[in-house]
Amino acid sequence: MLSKTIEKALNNQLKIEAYSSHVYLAMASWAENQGFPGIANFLYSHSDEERMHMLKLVRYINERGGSAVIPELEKPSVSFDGITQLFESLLEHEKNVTVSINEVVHECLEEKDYSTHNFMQWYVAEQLEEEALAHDIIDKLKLIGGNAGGLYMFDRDVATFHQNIGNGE
Ligand code: OFO
Repeated sequence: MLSKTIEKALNNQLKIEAYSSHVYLAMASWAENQGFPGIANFLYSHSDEERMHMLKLVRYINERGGSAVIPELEKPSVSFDGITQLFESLLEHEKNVTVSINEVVHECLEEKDYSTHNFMQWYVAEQLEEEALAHDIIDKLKLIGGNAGGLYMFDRDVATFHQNIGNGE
């Protein structure tokens, strides 16, 4: 049975994962309308993955005798100065998610909830991969600069970068 403290922390994380899915959905739609189908697909998949991160929490909270709360979500940003700025904002978002995951892990230790601590390790590993991938993408975009041909190739190849992200198993 989850303690009230851990139930609350997990529900908060559930909301953050749901919001992440929402943020990446908005980014995907923006990229699609800017004429970047590859980047849009990458972001639509990323949005789906975040939904799966949320769902994993819903199931875990309920299985452990808590009540998962399906949250109301704020409207995310819908416009960006360009592709590089979009990925910088994605990285910033992920860094905040990491801080929040670390906070949940910390609370698990305080509450001596080692099962949830163990469950959360999957998220810890996932964040490492996601932040590394976002850094990698930003480095590539900086190399490309505003070069139209480079951006065209980036858009074509970005799908292969996504295979580096954990697939949520
Ligand atoms: Fe990348 O946010 Fe989920 O874990």
